[in-house]
Amino acid sequence: MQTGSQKTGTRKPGATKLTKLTMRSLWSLCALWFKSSSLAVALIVIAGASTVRLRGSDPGTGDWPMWGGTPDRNMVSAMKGLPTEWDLKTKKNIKWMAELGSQSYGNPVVGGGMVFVGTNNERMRDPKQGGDRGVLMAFRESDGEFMWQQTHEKLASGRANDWPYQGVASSPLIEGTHIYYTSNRGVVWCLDVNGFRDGKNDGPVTDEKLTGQFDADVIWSFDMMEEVGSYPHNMSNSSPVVFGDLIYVSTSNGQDESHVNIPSPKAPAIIALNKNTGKLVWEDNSVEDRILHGQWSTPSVGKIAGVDQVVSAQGDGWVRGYEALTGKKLWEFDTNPKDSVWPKTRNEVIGTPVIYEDKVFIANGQDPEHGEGVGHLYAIDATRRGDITQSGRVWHFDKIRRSISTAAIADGLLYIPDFSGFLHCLDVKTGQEVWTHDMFAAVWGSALVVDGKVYLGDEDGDVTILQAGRTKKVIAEMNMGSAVYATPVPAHGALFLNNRNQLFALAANAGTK
Ligand SMILES: [Ca+2]
Ligand SMILES: [Ca+2]
Repeated sequence: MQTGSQKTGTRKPGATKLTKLTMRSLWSLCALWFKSSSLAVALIVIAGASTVRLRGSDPGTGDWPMWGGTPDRNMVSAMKGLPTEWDLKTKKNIKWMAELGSQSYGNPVVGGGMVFVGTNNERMRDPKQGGDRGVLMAFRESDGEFMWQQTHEKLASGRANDWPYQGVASSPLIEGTHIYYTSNRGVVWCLDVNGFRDGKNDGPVTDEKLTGQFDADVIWSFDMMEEVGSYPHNMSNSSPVVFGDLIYVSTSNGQDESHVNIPSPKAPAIIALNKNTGKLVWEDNSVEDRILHGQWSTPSVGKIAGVDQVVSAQGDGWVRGYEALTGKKLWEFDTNPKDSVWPKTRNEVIGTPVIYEDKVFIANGQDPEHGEGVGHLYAIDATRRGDITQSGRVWHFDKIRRSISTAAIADGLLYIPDFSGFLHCLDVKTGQEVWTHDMFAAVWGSALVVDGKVYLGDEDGDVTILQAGRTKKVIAEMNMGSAVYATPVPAHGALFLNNRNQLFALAANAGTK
């Protein structure tokens, strides 16, 4: 275990070797809870005599079926017994490891006995599908065996829409036997979790060219570039979220490579698709031609003061709330000071909104390629209507740096890292800072709060585990061998985490002692 002071940071603006952004899930990534207070009570009871009442966002099934675990995206789990130490060399607490491509910006999700993660094609598993591609890989949860994959050739338009070697950056959504995600080509896919291994080609799509046991069984697909005219800037990354029969995806519509033109100002920022048919149900383009850069935030869903809302952070730096079923816009909030100037002080939003107790928590920031800078974190009263930039501002925290991370909220505290490498712990009611921890490296992912601990990875490949609560205490730090852009997720007593090129299942009492 190394201490933070021994690490060398990579936090100089523009100094990152990272190719391009992403927002993985990181974008992705986050939390939710508040589905039903009775469930919360049950989870607290299950938590038993613990002195820390951890209200988990996960529904208690043991799966982690989407970015954030639940539609409110609050990255908090009531799970117990996860490992707090592991060692890649001795294999201590390493249940299994699977090889991914060379860059993996998708965050793992777990459901149906499978683990799914987005990556690129540098770990080619089928010579018939060679070259640079985005890849969704499926592994068996119990032992990490590779089950099947879907690959996507890069768009002919190149880096303008589909940056080389970035792969699939969406974190999938698993519901029952279906999995939903966005490919590097801006296509929303619905696949059969079990592929062709169930002996059936499930429809409506049944004309797949590849139908072997390692190939994907397509249910439907929706091409956002063809169907709604989106022009994704550099990459498509949205992680779908579900409400009833609808799934919601942001389009990544943005500028072209000139960083001046918006080729498709009439394309929506967010769309709702019928999850059974893939048909477009509603779309919204409140952003119009005011996109600062791209649109890489991913939407959240929650019941706010009795109204089911989908909340979406968009390319003009505003966050918007919609009636989930109809797409009727309910409110909008500007995350930038009026006197800010893009790209120096005005930011886009890449992190995911977290919905918690009728409020929305969101930080702004910029594409990692833009380096460090000032950021803003807000608590927004989402029961208000109209332009709520003033009326809905519960609190504003301006000591955060640019952030592409998503908040985790538990026991009255909010945890969120920034791209400069600081993990902030705030009082969720007041927005007052409780403590800050310096990771000494850029942070792309988000914090997971589970079993009284906070887990966070960084660009140096370190995963730091801190004690949750008002007193800062570092419990452990482990290095994963390459940059960790993802967020650890819990499922069935194991922790799933990918670095740039490998997927790990970590579990107490696994591997060599
Ligand atoms: Ca099938
Ligand atoms: Ca099929």
